[in-house]
Amino acid sequence: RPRVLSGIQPTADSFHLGNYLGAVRQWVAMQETHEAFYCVVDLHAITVNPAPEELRRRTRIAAAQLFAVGLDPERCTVFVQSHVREHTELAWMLSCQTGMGEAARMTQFKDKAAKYGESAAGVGLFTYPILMAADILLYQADQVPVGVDQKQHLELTRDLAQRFNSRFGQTFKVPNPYILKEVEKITDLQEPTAKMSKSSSSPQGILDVLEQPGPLRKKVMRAVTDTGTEVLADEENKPGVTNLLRIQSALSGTPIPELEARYAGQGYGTFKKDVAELVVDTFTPIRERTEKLLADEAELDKLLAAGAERAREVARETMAEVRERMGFLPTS
Ligand code: AQP
Repeated sequence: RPRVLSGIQPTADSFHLGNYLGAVRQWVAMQETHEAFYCVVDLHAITVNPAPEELRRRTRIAAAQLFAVGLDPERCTVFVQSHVREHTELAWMLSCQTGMGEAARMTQFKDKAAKYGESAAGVGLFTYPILMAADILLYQADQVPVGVDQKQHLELTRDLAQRFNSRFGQTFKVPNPYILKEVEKITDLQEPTAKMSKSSSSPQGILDVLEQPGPLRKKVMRAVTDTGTEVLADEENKPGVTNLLRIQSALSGTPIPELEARYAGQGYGTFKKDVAELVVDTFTPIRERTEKLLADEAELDKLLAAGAERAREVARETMAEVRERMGFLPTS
């Protein structure tokens, strides 16, 4: 079975629809076809300096949500990144293989640095993609299901794997991104050309998986569309409508042209109502399962400990080879 690895940051009190459609939903499908490793990347989350209580709470929420969407500990390995020390160890080794200019080209860093101010942005934010490369390469992943915002980081990961292999001998699989075109970038409901994002979207622009039906419906109904009335996919002129069509199509499995035909001549009202109901119907069972899982922290922590145990086995094997190849002396 090919291997798959992906991660999600515990940087909010819930995943949003973009995380769900762009990434996590594919994770669920891939646990059936791949040997799958999925992690809550808490070490990535500290690049924005959360309070300790917040990090603890969000890490558990993220993990509970992963189980709640359907990841099954019998079929895949779900773990917390910081529980497997090899991630930071390999990140250091890879950072010594990365050029400053190469790292400085990463657009996500540039965007975030612009947001926080160049001097306030920490070194961790700068080296974030190298830690991400370590996450992936440790598990010898063949595929990495992500949204399009992570494509550049995946390219860096591939470059680092190839560079390491040619310098020290074949060690790492060179991974491929797995990006589903139709859902690669779910956009902000209020700013339909910008990505829906945990940290940059306004509360009105984002649909959180753990949100109650009332606010979810309200936000979809108030989503920015345009002054026209036609429900048509047109990225350029109707980005808001196009985003909602993509969401409806992904959640219902109905192709966009069929949806366009269904709403012909009806205006936006019925269309938005249907999208809202689909979102509520998808999120409600996930929220209920997440709440149940969070009610028993000891059991949740036990599931994560078992996941870390399995992940560690693979990570240790890769690290032993990396150390050997780079010339580190063996430990006793
Ligand atoms: N809007 C999106 N559309 C499609 N996919 C998306 N992803 C994120 N936003 C969208 C994908 O979700 C996975 C997990 O994301 P992450 O936790 O690593 O954070 P991110 O990519 O940085 O997303 P956010 O929501 O903007 O988080 P913050 O604000 O914390 O940085 C990834 O596979 C991502 O591609």
